[in-house]
Amino acid sequence: MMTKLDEKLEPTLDAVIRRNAGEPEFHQAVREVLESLGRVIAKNPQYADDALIERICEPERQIIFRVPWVDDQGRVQVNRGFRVQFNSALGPYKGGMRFHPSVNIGIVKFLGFEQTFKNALTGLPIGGGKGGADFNPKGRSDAEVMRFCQSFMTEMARHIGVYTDVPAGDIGVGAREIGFLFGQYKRLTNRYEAGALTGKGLLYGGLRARTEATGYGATYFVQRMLQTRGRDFEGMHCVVSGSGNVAIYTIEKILSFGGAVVACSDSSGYVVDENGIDLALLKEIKEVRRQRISEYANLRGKGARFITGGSIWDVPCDVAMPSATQNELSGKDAVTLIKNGVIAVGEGANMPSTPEAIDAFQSADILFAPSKAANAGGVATSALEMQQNASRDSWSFEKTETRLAQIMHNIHDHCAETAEEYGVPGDYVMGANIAGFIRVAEAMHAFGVI
Ligand code: NDP
Ligand code: 2IT
Repeated sequence: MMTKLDEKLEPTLDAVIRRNAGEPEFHQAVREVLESLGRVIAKNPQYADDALIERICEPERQIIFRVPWVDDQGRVQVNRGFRVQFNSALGPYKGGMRFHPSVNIGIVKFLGFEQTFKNALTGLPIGGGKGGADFNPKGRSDAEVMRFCQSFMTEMARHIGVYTDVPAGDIGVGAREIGFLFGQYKRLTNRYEAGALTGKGLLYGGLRARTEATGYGATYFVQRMLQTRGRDFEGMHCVVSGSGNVAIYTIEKILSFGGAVVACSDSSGYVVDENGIDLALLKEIKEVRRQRISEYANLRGKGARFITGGSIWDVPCDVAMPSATQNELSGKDAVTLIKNGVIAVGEGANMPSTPEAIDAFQSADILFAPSKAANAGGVATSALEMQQNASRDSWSFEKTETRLAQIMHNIHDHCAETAEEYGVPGDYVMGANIAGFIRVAEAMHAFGVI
């Protein structure tokens, strides 16, 4: 391990592990942040006063609820819903909702913890939260998804609101689900409170470019990072894992910057396309037909292959952008990528690289953009959607994209400058963790012990 936990912080991590038993993703996320804080408390010991770091590791509120609904066969199904309201020092809780069978309290807690620092990095007034359910939307009809969303919101509505907590999408939650959720929220509250959810459709308060924002933002971040070494995306071969919202708009922006994307994936396997991914075909299969990625290879024909087993990271590339899920890129994958000549890695998904993978990239001096900085464009644009709704306005695509590009450049530069200031130039992991932490810590310090 390149970064080590300061011994003063060991009891804090031990307490988190003890108190949150059986939640390895949450432990992983906390450990990484705490490993960055030794240098901060050495320089600013006041941040360790009043159990401030312990308080930051403890969610303000955790809500778990039953979600009963009736399937198309008339059978009653029961899922479990979650909302972790992690930290409201900088603004109302803000963060997505994930619908996936793997969702549990530990996953939601890790995501809410990461979200707190990510949101701080945007410089916008948003706290951190996350939610979701262990509901599997795959193979469910629109009517089933609607009934699930209505039941989920029937409980969630009492916990959210424009000044309290503002959910959005994540894995398995896109425009269709946000539509059902917002419709039910409006009905339950008898208020057209558009700013209580983001990622809405454009006809009912949604913001142009929010759909694209996470992928575009991650690509802007990597572009800026490449420029520090006199490079850019022009002519680069890229691999983008996943084929959902983040992956699709990462691919779109890479192509507009002159790069080529040679592989993408879903949970069933990956496709390699020697001629470069055909974005229109990918969108048709994933956004319109909701089919598997293997269908891409079937329809694309010559030059495209569908591969199951193995790893998408076996495909040689200059830039890798993991954009599917947590811990999808192992230490072994990192070694393969390095051997194949990767020069930059940008995390579109949340915590997609294992700690071993991050160590391998950093030891090999590969440019590495951690998720809480690189994928912050989605939530930053959600905060812009809240601004648009508060002003009862309708913004143009260009206005939002210009703000998004500025925000991503600012986050990049702020992380790079912070890393420099704390004696670890080029370490964006430390830079992001320290810069995000300081903003949250300063606000919490101002409030006293709460
Ligand atoms: P989508 O549901 O649109 O797409 C998810 C993609 O990842 C799909 O291709 C999916 O494959 C794949 N995937 C999901 N879970 C797994 C798994 N356990 N193993 C392998 N592949 C998997 O979600 P998003 O694109 O919105 O989210 C992707 C990542 O980006 C997540 O980590 C999310 O937290 C993060 N993120 C999303 C933001 C947003 O604005 N949407 C903002 C910032 C981060 P399959 O269809 O087969 O399940
Ligand atoms: O992980 C994330 O930043 C998101 N899923 C987006 C959150 C949001 O509120 O837009």
